[in-house]
Amino acid sequence: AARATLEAGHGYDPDLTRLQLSIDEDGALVARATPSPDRVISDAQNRETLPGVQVRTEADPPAGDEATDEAFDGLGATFDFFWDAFGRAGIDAAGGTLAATVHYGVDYDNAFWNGERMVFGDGDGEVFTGFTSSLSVIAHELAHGVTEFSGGLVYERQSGALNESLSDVFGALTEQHSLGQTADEALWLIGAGIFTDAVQGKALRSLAAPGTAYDDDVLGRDPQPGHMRDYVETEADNGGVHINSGIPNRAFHLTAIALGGRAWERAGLIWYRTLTAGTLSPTVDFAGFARATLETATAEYGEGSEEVDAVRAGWSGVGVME
Ligand code: ASN
Ligand code: ZN
Repeated sequence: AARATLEAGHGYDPDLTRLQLSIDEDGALVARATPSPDRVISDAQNRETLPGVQVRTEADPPAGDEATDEAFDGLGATFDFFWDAFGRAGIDAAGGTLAATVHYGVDYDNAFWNGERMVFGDGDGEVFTGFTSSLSVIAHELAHGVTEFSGGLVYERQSGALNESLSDVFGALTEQHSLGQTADEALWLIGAGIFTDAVQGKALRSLAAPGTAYDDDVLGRDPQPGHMRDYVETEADNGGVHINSGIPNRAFHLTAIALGGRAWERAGLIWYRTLTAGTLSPTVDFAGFARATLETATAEYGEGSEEVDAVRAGWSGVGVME
């Protein structure tokens, strides 16, 4: 079997390395070493005890259980996205284990990152279907791990809303990457298909149009603002981390649409480099994060570049910058 040697410095297990062969424009054979994920899926068997019973690793064939196999495939697609887009090998950037638990609780209507693993409920079947059915949800949870590994953003108020927003941004980008979509082709939704047919709604959140993802008798209306003038002051939800995230989400969408093409290549790279530069304060607010993205764009693309203009226009479009 072929074994690829990776550039020094990546630090992941060579046994988990794939050699990808492709033909370039000139018809030449190109070999590329690509790391593989190390996924471990466990089953909580409808209890709320973690990690649960291990049901699938890289060595195993599909489990035949829908949630298990969806989680396994979704983590694989998310791993491939972070590698292709940013050269990052997984949550710890060193190819470490991606741990997930499925069938958490009974009719559990959520998914979360607990600091160590991603955890997915089955949904109650009335409002929500299973949380592994959406790649953007799986990637959202994995991205919480990336954020934590990058120094973290305190999970309350504006830094918490930025933490949430970064998970939505990378969640949406993972889905776009797996579908080969450009910014203008994409729907920019988180959790499309996660509601049952009984719910009036298309997804959990919309990055393009925060506040429009659902409007339902039981769930109410999507509470997300898309501009600072509508910022929600609340003690609920850690100071509205899943609500006010609509503002930075829309700033990213505006930036990505202005640049066009594949959103992860420029807009996504700027947001990713800003998160992982190691210079963000864990309590950074929207304005501080916005300035940091502008600095990243300037460092990457130069003063007066199209990218710098697009980033500034994105943040000013949501009232965070002049
Ligand atoms: N689905 C939510 C999230 O990942 C769960 C939570 O708020 N803990 O943000
Ligand atoms: Zn989240």
